[in-house]
Amino acid sequence: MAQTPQAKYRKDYQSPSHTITDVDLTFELQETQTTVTAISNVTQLGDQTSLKLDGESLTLKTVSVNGETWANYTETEGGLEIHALPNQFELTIVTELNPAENTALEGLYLSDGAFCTQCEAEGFRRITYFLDRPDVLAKYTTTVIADQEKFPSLLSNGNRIDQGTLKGNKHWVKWQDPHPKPSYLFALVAGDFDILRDNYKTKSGRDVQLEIYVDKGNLDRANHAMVSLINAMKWDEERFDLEYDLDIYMIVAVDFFNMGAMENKGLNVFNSKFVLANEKTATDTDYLGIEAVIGHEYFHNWTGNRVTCRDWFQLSLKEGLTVFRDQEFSSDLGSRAVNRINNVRIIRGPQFAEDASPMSHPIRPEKVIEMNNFYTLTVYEKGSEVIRMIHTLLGEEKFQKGIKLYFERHDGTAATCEDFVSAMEDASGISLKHFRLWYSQSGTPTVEVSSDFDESHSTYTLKVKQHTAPTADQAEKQALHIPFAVELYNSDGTTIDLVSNGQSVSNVLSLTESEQVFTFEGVNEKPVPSLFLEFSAPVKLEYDYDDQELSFLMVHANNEFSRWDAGQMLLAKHIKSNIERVQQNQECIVPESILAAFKGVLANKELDPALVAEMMTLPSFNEVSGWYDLIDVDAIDNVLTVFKASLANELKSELEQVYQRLEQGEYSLEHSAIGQRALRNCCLAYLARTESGQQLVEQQYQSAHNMTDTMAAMQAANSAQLSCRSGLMEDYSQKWKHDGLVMDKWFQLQGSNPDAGALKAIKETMNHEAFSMKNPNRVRSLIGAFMNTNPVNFHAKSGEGYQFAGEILRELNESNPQVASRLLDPLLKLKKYDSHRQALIRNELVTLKNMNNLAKDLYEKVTKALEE
Ligand code: B3K
Ligand code: ZN
Repeated sequence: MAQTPQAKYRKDYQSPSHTITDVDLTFELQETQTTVTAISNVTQLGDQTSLKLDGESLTLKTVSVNGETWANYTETEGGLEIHALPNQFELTIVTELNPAENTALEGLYLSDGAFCTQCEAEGFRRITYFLDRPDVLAKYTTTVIADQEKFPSLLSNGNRIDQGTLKGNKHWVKWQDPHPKPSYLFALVAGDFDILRDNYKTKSGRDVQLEIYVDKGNLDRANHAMVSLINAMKWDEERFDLEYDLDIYMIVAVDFFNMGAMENKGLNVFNSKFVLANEKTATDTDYLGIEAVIGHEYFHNWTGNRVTCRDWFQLSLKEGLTVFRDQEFSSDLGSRAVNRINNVRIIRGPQFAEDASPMSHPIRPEKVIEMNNFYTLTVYEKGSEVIRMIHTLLGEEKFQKGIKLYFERHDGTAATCEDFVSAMEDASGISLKHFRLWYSQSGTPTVEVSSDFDESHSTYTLKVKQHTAPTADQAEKQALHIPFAVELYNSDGTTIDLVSNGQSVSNVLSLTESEQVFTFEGVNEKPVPSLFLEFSAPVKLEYDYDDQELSFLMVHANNEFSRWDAGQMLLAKHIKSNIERVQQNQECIVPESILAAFKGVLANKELDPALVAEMMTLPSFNEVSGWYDLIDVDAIDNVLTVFKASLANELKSELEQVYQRLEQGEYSLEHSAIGQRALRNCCLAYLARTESGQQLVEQQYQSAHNMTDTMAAMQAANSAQLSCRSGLMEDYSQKWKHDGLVMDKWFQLQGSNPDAGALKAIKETMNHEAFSMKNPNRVRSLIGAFMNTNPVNFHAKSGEGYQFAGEILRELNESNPQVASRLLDPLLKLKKYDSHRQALIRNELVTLKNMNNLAKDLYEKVTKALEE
């Protein structure tokens, strides 16, 4: 590596030396040589007369100040330093870029021939030299010039204010964004698209044009995105009293994109995965994902764009809050319980794992080398849990008052997490003094609960201890303020009102100390407690339930989430004990209590099928891994496989009945229809492991008239390793080989193929005509699936899985470090494997570390993993 990358610390924040109030940008677009002219109005804020601008991979052409050529500047490693400047001036900088060579997909690049940009977090500095930091807010005017035939659509932020043609078949469009914004929200797109148009009238009467730009020929896949956008606009008005603030809202779908989507002001750029869908090409999960991401980016218009972040350490200010908002949107539109279950699965699985890894960090990180490495599950998902806890502590009404005050105070500015918490506190009158620790403390708390029923005094006591284990980034931990929502059940299924010291108390208890005791009066029989209702805090619960209590809660808990959670605890208990058995060379046995409980769930026609599907779904390999300090790959895999097969064979007739009963005609996106398909396909996944499985799976594949059912059949064949698998895979590939996005589902199945020879097949798959190492979606589908969802092959003792990952990472280090860095994550957890595997992984990490052009994205993670 040329120079050791330097870390930045949150505590070192300094306000900018200058600010830029207005920017006028002109882009002369050409694939290999684009010229950018940036004219900025700059004002000095302190006493520094030198201006340090950020810049990367740029060719500088000219610098002028107030119209005069300015020679007094130095080009530095990370930018440009201009000296001896007046207090206030107009700065003109001309740079040149090569979008065609930009495979990192940051800054201005080409996606399938269309120009597009990605500037968050620090990509604008690859477009021009600038104060590329979120606390410099400017008004942008952007002129885009390009060939008229190749690029009929020329887009940027704000409103289209002028346009014209030029000689040489060129045309131009001028855009003006009236809202001051940080550079990371800048966007430009130029291409030849089909456009889906609609409009929306806001509640105060503003007419908004809605436009979705998709690749030619994809118009029939854009409807759901449009419906989702309109739903999001309406929902934000109703639930948060927030309206859209421009006359046009554009979404562009591109195939080459590093993440899901980007909330650029008025011009969202989306990974086509989160826009394009019709019933033939997309599954129900895809549809729901589109709704969530369209909502998420739209909601950023207020939480992120109108109020942005002072510095990148505050990222959770916009991301945690916006994830909370998109989760609420999906829950209000669909099933709250199913949404909550899926969000909790992410926290308990990959987020807990991240918090236990060398990359552990608080939701507001303290130290960063490469900002792109901190768009994490911790900042996003745990960040959202922190907002949700505030919501739980305040209640909806006070929470909304807090939101209102937050916008009154900070609209149009760059704020901090502290600003948000203060607004919540001031508006509600509820102290969050202790609660703030969630922003600075990393790691997952464990809450250990024990109970005692005193019959003679009719009291019931919960003793609670909380403890957070040290993490890689932080040795000392303190007790947190944890909202602990509980319910106590009588044997007839009714709940007991909580009374303490003669007073009725809220069912949300506040844990604030490392040990606390709560005693409730008037309890006449030993109750069954339901703890951390709706997962009221992102913690690990330890309570010694017996099977009967859990089976009771699965049936009697008021809340659907609690029922599911009880089922998960019952499974966890027996998965753990069987892992121990297997480790002692004993047989894995699924106990009667589980079979009976799940039989009951399947037979219960009162339950929402979507919930039954969730209840029937075992924790994933990765979630189970998270329960252990040392992961026994084979034992976990073995136990999960036996559980699936035993449930399938023991519940065969119930599964078949449900499968037959839920057969559907027309495809509909009604939530009830989605739930029925989910349950039916869950049954299919089990039935695939029975004698009649093969026939059923083939039949479903042949008769399926939507992608959800097609994929369910293929998934079932893949994970149960049916002999029909290869035939189905071949058929699908023949049908879809021209369409990368649809092929991603196929690549995922190749990547997660549990067959012992899978790695060889995966390597061959890389030659498939639809595969490209340059496309992040393809890489994540095939190689990401291999590294994250194919434990037995990836962790093969031979080390070939790790070697393959190493080769891929070395290649991506050069072409696309952001994608490489994401892909690297499973290797960071080397400490969780036996010494043999650890040594093999370490080898790959050391090879990476020794590369002389290692990107800082990878450098940051690899060094942390090797230091630990
Ligand atoms: N804000 C973007 C993510 C940018 C990631 C930069 N590496 C999308 C989102 O969270 O809405
Ligand atoms: Zn976001």
